[in-house]
Amino acid sequence: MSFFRKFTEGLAKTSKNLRDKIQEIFRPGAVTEEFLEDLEAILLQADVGVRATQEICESLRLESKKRAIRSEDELYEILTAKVKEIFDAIYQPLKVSEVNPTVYILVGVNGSGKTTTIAKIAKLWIDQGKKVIVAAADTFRAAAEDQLAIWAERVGAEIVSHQHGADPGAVAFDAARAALARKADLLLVDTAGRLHTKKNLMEELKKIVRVVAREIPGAPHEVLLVIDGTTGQNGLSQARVFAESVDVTGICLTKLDGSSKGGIALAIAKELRIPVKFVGMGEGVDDLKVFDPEAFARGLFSKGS
Ligand SMILES: Nc1nc2c(ncn2[C@@H]2O[C@H](COP(=O)(O)OP(=O)(O)OP(=O)(O)O)[C@@H](O)[C@H]2O)c(=O)[nH]1
Ligand SMILES: [Mg+2]
Repeated sequence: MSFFRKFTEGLAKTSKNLRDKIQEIFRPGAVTEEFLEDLEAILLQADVGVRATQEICESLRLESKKRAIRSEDELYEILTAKVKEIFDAIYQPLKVSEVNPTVYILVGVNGSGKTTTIAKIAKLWIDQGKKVIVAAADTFRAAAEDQLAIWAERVGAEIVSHQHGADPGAVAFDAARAALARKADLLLVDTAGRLHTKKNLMEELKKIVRVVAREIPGAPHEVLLVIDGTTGQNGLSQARVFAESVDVTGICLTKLDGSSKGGIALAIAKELRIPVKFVGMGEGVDDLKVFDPEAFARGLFSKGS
């Protein structure tokens, strides 16, 4: 499947939602104030957020003064270009260390998709012939190690784990040592889901980051906050609190396939100013893509397949 096609499919619910509504209000040649107001409401409903919505509508207003927008396709072209521009403004490619191992720590609230996303990232690397170790630093939830072990076996990653209830910092320590000793290309650290409001759990997270940083120079190369794309504005407030405790370098936006509100990626870009690095668009192990501004922008307004 082509790269763009995956985004088109993964964002199908959102693009259908947007296109169905826009079709109802669009009249060729007439980007009126009324149209812009309606468009604003449509974008806000798709979780695009106030700032990005205003920026998109303003640029459309300016563009329509320069030329008539004769068809819906022309309108989508303009919207796609603007959305891409918003993503481009804060885009940062995924950080990969020149010296092995590269280390990513995944954090986020319960059920956001951390463990599954770890398996998917591992698969992306392993498919390129790389060696991946996963660390089961979620020692909090009873079946967490087992769940990660099953995924690790399925995708061909090695796993470092301790017993249930062990110190997650100690798991991170062992995993960092193992990654160095076994010359892994990538170390992925799974962490327990936590309410972002629980102070002690946030301290635990800081410790995991510290341990990894001490053992491996330059690590962690990414601290990825996993946000369930269906949780809307709540996802944004989670992100703010996490970012106060740890230096979140990127977002993994999951479950976009189940959401008609994929516009949340724009709210994240505009309001959090943290780049999205991965997007999850399905439960399968291949349903994760490295974020791409153009592919995402096109997917948001594409006709579907
Ligand atoms: N449809 C869909 N489901 C997803 C996606 N990513 C994760 N899920 C599902 O979300 C559920 C929770 O995923 P986990 O990976 O266990 O989430 P977690 O953050 O590790 O959860 P805790 O360890 O309990 O905090 C699972 O049923 C996954 O299959 C996605 O991109 N699309
Ligand atoms: Mg988990």
